[in-house]
Amino acid sequence: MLDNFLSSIKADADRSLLQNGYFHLKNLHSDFPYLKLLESFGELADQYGKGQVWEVVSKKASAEAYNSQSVDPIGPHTECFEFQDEPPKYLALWCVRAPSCGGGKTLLADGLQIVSNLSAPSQITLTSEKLRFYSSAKKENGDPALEAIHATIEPSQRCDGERILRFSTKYSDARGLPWFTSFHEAVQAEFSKSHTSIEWSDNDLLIWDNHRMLHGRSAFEDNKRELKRVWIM
Ligand SMILES: O=C(O)CCC(=O)C(=O)O
Ligand SMILES: [Fe+2]
Repeated sequence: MLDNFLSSIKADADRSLLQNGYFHLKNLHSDFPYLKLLESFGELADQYGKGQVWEVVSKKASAEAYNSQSVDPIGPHTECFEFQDEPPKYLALWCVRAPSCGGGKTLLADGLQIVSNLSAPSQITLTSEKLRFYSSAKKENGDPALEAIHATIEPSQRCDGERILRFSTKYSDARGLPWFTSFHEAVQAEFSKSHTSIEWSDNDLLIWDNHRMLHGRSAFEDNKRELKRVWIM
């Protein structure tokens, strides 16, 4: 059960998620019960066999395997596009240490909105043409690298009447096909134009609808930047 304080935050978050696809809460206390609030949105999922809370920090050794753990820019994507199963409904990040270099912003744009502005034939293609999505990540240590075949837009099995967008700037096939190339160009252009930049302060919380929104990140130099991430089913 949530107390009154958390219940009112949850109600604000629900409204903002529906309206804008994300919710950004600033200036929380360092001992804010992040997990208690986030569990009220759904079940927290394990991330790559390493538990429910993932460290988004730059780690030289794993920069290749896990893009989030680098200082590199990350192009627009939805989380877990390469999973066979339904991707998490929500993603949440909270900021343990904000970067002091002016970079390292998390970028968000409404992917399903971008798609809805495409031509009707393009939208049909996105629901019918299957793509191979892949990455170097593994579900658990020792498993093969993840990959799955999906249409870019599929109906959700878990959330009635909802559609799921899957998108990866780097890790999906069919590059040669003209529809795929122009779709990717359109999304990148629109993402660059219309994204919201989240500038982090310590103890900020960000949660977004991963079935709807695209997220990315700008590059950064301050390698003390530290966020925590959860996947909510
Ligand atoms: O570092 C960020 O701002 C987000 C990185 C990312 O794509 C993720 O954690 O899923
Ligand atoms: Fe991501």
